[in-house]
Amino acid sequence: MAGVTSPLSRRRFLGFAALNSAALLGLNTITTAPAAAAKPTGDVLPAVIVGTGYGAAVTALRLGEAGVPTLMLEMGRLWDTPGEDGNVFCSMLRPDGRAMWLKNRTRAPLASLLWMDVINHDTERYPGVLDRVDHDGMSVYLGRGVGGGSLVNGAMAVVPKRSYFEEVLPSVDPDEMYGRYFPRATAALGVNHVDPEWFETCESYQYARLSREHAHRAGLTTTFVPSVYDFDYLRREEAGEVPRSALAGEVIYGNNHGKRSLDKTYLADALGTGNVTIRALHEVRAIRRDARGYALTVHRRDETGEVVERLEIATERLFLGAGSLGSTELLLRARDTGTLPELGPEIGQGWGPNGNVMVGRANHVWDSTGRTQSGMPALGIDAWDDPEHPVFAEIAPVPAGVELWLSLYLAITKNPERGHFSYDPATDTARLHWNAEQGKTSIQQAKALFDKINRANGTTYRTDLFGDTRAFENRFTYHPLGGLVLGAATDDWGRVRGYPGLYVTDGSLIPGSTGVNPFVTITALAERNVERILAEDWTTPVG
Ligand code: FAE
Repeated sequence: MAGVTSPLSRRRFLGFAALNSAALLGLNTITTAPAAAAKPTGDVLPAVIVGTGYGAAVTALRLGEAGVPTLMLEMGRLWDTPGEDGNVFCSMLRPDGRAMWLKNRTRAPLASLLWMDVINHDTERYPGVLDRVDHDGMSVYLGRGVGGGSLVNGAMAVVPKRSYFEEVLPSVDPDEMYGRYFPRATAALGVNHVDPEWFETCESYQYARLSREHAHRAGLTTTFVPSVYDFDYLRREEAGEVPRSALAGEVIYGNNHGKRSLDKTYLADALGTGNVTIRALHEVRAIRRDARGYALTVHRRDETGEVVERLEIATERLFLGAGSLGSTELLLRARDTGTLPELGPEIGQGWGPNGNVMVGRANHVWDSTGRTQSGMPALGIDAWDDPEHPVFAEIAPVPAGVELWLSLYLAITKNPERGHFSYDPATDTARLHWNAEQGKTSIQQAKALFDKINRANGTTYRTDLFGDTRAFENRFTYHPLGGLVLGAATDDWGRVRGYPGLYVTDGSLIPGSTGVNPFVTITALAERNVERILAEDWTTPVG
């Protein structure tokens, strides 16, 4: 096979082999060194990572490269085994149990069409790939499985504006980030760009070209958005040369082809180092200090989602990569149940939904968006520098397979409001405190932008999409950020204050907002932090 002789691609090849053989054999343990992975309990492991999303995957690769034997614990499934229909994931048009995490019905962000409940479907309860966690006033969408959010997201790989990054994370050296870590992250994630010539003529992005025309008519600027979906694969989908994925209504319940999710990049490379093991369907429930480091209580689920075993795993160093909600909940629970009592009041603070607002516009009958829409966005409206109403709006697809005369957007707005979490002993969960009042600024900003577009084009809002008659939906987010903020709950490199050997490595470090879709920022920040931690915290040589 071409390229497998270079060290990196040989490593990735080994990682793929481990993922494939675990899938084939129906194993939850994924490793290239089965003997080393055989004993998860009893011994004190050098390093454990909770989760397998962006921050976790970066950390695993760099620890693995440094020779540190590392165990990753992921509560979701390994998504590599085809179901009865021959596909690993189900599509948005025909969802089944694979769609959602332990629910009896899908909960898609668009709740209705023409006020009719035709989008969501009853399904069997199963450990599916997308979760929606409901809090008062805010629902949070999350990926569950080996690869975390990378399995379900829209693949938009955007580097934030430097001036805004400096505002959000003032303690981080921007020269280092923009000179070293953002380039490192985008290369390792396999970010690519749409061919502008193909974009102008393809069917897949007719909907985006129409929204661009409408935005330009209002004097607004649009910009191409880089992606981790393989645009060459998309071109071949449209040409009928390969099986369809982005063109077959596959996005939020996973993509069967074309997506460079983390199991194809960072995680495969991490496994290929020979030092990393992943255990899927293992949920970390509790963390306590012990003489040798940290002891974890872990619940193992079977393929139906039932908890079938309770394990204790001990580790010298513990990295939390369970995402904004997951990592924050683990530390809040630990503080408030007294297992890590020295954790401070910063735990659970500084949370935000990245100013997310979804909005739809009704097009004129002569303005067709096309029946074939790429599920992977490639264009955004960039009004972030507007001094009064800063917005970056992704031009979102509605891959329904029929013409709906609908232009959809996910707007990212600049909202300084922050929520916080508290621990609820009755349910043993972290509850988010966020209310409708806090979301108002986001709606005002989005409304200013889309009013302009509607005025310039003689169009109106769609009020049939969100279950009632609202035009702006800001009661859900795809982009939960914060809860364990860098420089507050942790030091400037993600070390949890008061607990040596305990680290945070995911979106919970970022205080509520990035101004663009966040996974590149999470990845680059994790690259920066783990480099420092490896250089300073391992006093004896590792490996
Ligand atoms: P994340 O990727 O959420 O990974 C956390 C992992 O930890 C998950 O696999 C969990 O199952 C696991 N976990 C949680 N708790 C536990 C526990 N107690 N024990 C064991 N495992 C646990 O974390 N971002 C973009 O930049 N571009 C996009 O186009 C985009 N589109 C999106 C579309 C959707 C539908 C969604 C849901 C998100 C989207 N995002 C997008 C957001 C992006 O996926 C998200 O910011 C990152 O995935 C967050 O990365 P983390 O490393 O923080």
